[in-house]
Amino acid sequence: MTDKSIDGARLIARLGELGGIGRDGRGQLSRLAATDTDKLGRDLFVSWLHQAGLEVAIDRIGNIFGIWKPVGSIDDRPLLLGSHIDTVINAGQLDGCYGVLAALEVIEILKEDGFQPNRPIAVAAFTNEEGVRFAPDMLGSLVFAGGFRLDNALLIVGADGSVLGEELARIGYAGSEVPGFIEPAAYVELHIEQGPVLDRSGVSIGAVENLQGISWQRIEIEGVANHAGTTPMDMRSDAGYGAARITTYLRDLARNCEGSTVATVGCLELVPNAINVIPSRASLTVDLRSTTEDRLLRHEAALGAFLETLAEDEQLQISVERLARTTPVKFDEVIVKKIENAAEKRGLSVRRMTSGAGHDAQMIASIAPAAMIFVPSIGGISHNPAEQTAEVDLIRGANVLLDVVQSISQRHSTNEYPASCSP
Ligand code: HGY
Ligand code: MN
Ligand code: MN
Repeated sequence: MTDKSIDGARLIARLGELGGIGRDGRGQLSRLAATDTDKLGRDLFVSWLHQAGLEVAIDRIGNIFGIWKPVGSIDDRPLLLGSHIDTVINAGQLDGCYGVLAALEVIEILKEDGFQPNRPIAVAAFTNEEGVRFAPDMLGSLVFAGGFRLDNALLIVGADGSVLGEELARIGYAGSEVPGFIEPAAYVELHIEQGPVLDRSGVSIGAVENLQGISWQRIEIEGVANHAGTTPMDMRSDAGYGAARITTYLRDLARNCEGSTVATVGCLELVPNAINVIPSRASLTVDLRSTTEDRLLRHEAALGAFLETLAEDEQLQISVERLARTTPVKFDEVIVKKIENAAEKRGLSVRRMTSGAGHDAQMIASIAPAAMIFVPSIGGISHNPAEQTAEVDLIRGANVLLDVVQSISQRHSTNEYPASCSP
């Protein structure tokens, strides 16, 4: 095993360079999936893959892969690393990009150091992890893992009315490889925590052992537009009031679950959105997450019952569209243990934890042993331009990834790796 560390300056510089792509006149960063800014970020990442001497492959859902194929591999199933480089609106520059660029850094350092892995090592940048423009989120890794039909995914219509397949073709990332063209032997994703747990506890590394379930829905409410001044309160079918009731209901539901559930109404549109007109329509999204499947199912059922009563009481028509649904995921114990060992060997504090955010790892976990490494987010802030992680923590996380990668892919090791990954 090399006792090398990653080239921290190169990683930090690349994070800054990629983070500079997709900023608008106000300096806000948005690289939504398959947009022109996403293309620019993709082009830069691909240029770095070529510079590193990796084989570049793009699949038909636009997932980008940089593959290192050393001679004498025990088999052609790669150890897969990666994350995503698409962002939310007005984003920070670390979410996803950190995991992708740290993975590339690890491969470059190992190549430079003459390390000979027992199998190919690949880095992936998955399409549309955020799901802000096209739902569901984690779409590229979901299609890659066989959880969503490619032809249906390419026909998904975005929030802006665009069609994913057309957009991928337009930006030049409708690749030729069939999703799943490589079968990962294992998957490790490095990511910022995006929450407060590590920052509050002063721990440097998170060995992520599971990830909560996610339920995304869009709710459409039909009421009756009427005059704000002349319509008595008991004669109103107020879609705006319905949306407000749903928002407060979800908040109360989540707050009564001792931290095991979170609920968010992130998008809300009122029609006609005029100060003196009772809204005739409201469209809102619900993001509901919980650590256990039965609790998530119970919350979804409770919300459904609440909507029925609300519709009757307020003379509203309420319809629900499911946008995304994932069950909680348990990660691979062998890899989680390797993450803990790697952190401890470097003298870093480490703790096991659950991921509150969704990640590509939860999709890849359905086809290969997978786990995640977290580093602290200052103030627990993410999906916000104030998203930040201390450089020392970014480098620590990448070094832990370096050590885990070597541990999994070193030759002639007494690898206790599970059978699925042995030659
Ligand atoms: O929504 C999520 O948890 C992820 O950021 N896509
Ligand atoms: Mn992410
Ligand atoms: Mn995100």
